[in-house]
Amino acid sequence: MVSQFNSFITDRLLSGALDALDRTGALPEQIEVFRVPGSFEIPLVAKKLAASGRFDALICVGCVLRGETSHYDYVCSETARGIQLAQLDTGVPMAFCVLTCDTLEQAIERAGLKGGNKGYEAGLAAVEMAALVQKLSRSSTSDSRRRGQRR
Ligand code: INI
Repeated sequence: MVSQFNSFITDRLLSGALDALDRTGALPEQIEVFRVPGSFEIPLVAKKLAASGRFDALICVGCVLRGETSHYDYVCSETARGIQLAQLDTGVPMAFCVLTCDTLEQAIERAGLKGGNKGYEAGLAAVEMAALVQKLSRSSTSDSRRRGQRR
């Protein structure tokens, strides 16, 4: 899902993530994009989407820019904490693509077309984690079948 706050940046991160999914063989019909108002809203929606059982992995895209007050710190820490809790609670991998930058320039550098794009990295991480979690689930299912046969 994608935060609409700082959409100038988050749209670029989304493009990077979609590019990574395309290059790793994901089909367009396997991908859905959900938009939330700001990064703070990502964890709740991520948890609900994961609980639906419809997704192998989620990519959480946001951009928090430091302002003059401590608001930034709360949004950053609660967003990161919420996403981590949501993936641990549900077992569905969630790639963390929430930029936390002091300046817009820093965010632009990380959402680049030519240079690095953290969305692209997050897309690859989501695919890798989806495959790993599926592999682990399959091996634990076959382990318990083997144990059942021995009894
Ligand atoms: N949300 C962001 O995603 N990035 C920001 O930089 C930001 N700032 O600076 O305030 C931000 N705030 C909104 C927040 O995520 C919630 O949407 C809002 O507090 C309503 O719950």
